Amino acid sequence: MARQLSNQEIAHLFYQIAEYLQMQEVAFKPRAYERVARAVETLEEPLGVIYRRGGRKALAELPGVGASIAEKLEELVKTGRLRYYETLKRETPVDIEGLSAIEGLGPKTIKVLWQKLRIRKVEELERAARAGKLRTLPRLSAKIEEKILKSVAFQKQRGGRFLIGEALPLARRIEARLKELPQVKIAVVAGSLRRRRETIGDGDILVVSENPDLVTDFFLKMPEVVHVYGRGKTKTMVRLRNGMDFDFRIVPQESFGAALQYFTGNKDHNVALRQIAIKKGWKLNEYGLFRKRKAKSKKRKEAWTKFAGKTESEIYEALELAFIEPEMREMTGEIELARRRFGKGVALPGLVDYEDLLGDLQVQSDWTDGASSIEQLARAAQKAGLSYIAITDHTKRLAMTRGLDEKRLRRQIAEIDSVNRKIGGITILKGTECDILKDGTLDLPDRILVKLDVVGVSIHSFFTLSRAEQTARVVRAITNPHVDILFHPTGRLLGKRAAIDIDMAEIIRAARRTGTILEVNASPERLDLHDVHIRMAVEAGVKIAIDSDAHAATHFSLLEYGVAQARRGWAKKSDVVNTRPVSEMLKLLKKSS
Ligand code: DGT
Ligand code: CA
Ligand code: CA
Ligand code: ZN
Repeated sequence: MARQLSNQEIAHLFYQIAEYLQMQEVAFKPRAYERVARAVETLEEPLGVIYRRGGRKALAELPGVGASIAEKLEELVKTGRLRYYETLKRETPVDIEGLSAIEGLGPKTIKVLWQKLRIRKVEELERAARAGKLRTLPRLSAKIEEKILKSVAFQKQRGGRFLIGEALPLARRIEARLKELPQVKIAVVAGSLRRRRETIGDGDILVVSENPDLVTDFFLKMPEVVHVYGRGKTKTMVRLRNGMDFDFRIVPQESFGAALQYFTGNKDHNVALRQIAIKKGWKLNEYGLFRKRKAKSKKRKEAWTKFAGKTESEIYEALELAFIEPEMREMTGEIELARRRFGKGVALPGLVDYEDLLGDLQVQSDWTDGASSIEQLARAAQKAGLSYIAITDHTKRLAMTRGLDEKRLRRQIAEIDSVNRKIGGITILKGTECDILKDGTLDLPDRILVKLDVVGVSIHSFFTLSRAEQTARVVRAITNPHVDILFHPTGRLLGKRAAIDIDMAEIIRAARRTGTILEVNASPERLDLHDVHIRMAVEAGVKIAIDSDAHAATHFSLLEYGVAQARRGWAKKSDVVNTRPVSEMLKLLKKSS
């Protein structure tokens, strides 16, 4: 039987096809493949399951999928291969994913690099750029050569970490599979995954089982495992097919809490806990919390007894600390706050919860570069438990997305009215992701902005302005009385593009002064605002909005990463505007106040 590809792998393949087609300068088709890739990567079920249940027809019902793509998906699910892709790959055998992850390198340039210099992969690109061989080629210049070297260096410094959007679903699949084994009592994700860091070095999974050998065998036989670094009685380390390493530990039931605490980290947080234990004359490790026992016989002086370790909370409790949520365990002041028993200090904030969001204020439809219609988005959002969404398509300056001008936006407003009449149970708000121009003015005139419920603004150009210019530009934009939210405030793309140089303290002051909301964009490659900035904003009393930035009806599941990021920034439910019902949320926007 063919190996079952994961949704992630199928999406990767489709992204590559889109790049190949762009290389060949085919019109429209690349976008179609990209849209499908976007939709597939966030499906809740494996494509294979959907296919087995509903056949090719079920595939054709996915967002953006037409007859010809449904056929290709079917081939992939049935055979684990796609001849169409293999042909494209044969014609231009380059590492298209690796190369196109370099900022400044588009498919057409990659084609030139292949044709003129036979460059297949990033290392060859770097060598050629170092030797100054790129600048003379068509589509390239000394400036682009320099930009390429910068981006290569940026990627190296990232050091092979994985986005949480890829790592967490993978870890959860493994966790779920382990839980199905009757021999497994507990299987749980630990490490940076449990703390929901933006990027993950390696995965850590803890298992409680009475039959460690059998569970280890099962783990090693998983289809994703491509290399085994070591197998021990309690610890096994492997590499998976996507290049990610996983540590897998089997721990005794009675030490589970101590092990979970220890392997969740982070390291500095653990060291601090251990020091608290030592001060009390105790010992804390991954097996439990121990205190010295009065030696009964003179021979056995050093006798330790365990008095906590079955659960995590009993460890925090014994150390006279309030329970600290994993997302806060980064040694940035959480321990001081948790010393509740001493009655000093403030209590830990009650963090916004994963169930708290009622709406989503940044959603792109097929009017621009999204894969789904407004109606599909609304129905999917409703299914995801939301009671309102704002449609916020791009504006005209982003020509490649077919950004809306005033005229098309007016038509979209009418369309939203009609969809709202058609479907109940969810409110579709009218919005925009209006481009901030170089000087801080906006891509649409005020007379159309006043017609909208939610005005978001964001930067998609001139990323390299000086700090002073960039800050003034954004301050000017959010000072516009119609602007409600600053979308993805720093513009970074994780592992690909650095944040713009901006004075965030100044932006936060301006947001507070003007009543502007700052976005926590949940898209795993953005996660923007960053956690430190969320904390600054929240402390300053600035409200945040957690948005999916959905580009397909399947993307509302991404909101989870935004909530995680907000929790890492210590945000409470009351700090997040879209935890409120729509009428209350609207009152927090500028024009109603
Ligand atoms: P990563 O994998 O780089 O994204 O980050 P983590 O936090 O998952 O780090 P990892 O996988 O090296 O270790 C998992 C946890 O194990 C870590 O968060 C804390 C704990 N740990 C690892 N090494 C040490 C250590 O030397 N001392 C203490 N106290 N804890 C450690
Ligand atoms: Ca780890
Ligand atoms: Ca590890
Ligand atoms: Zn977009």
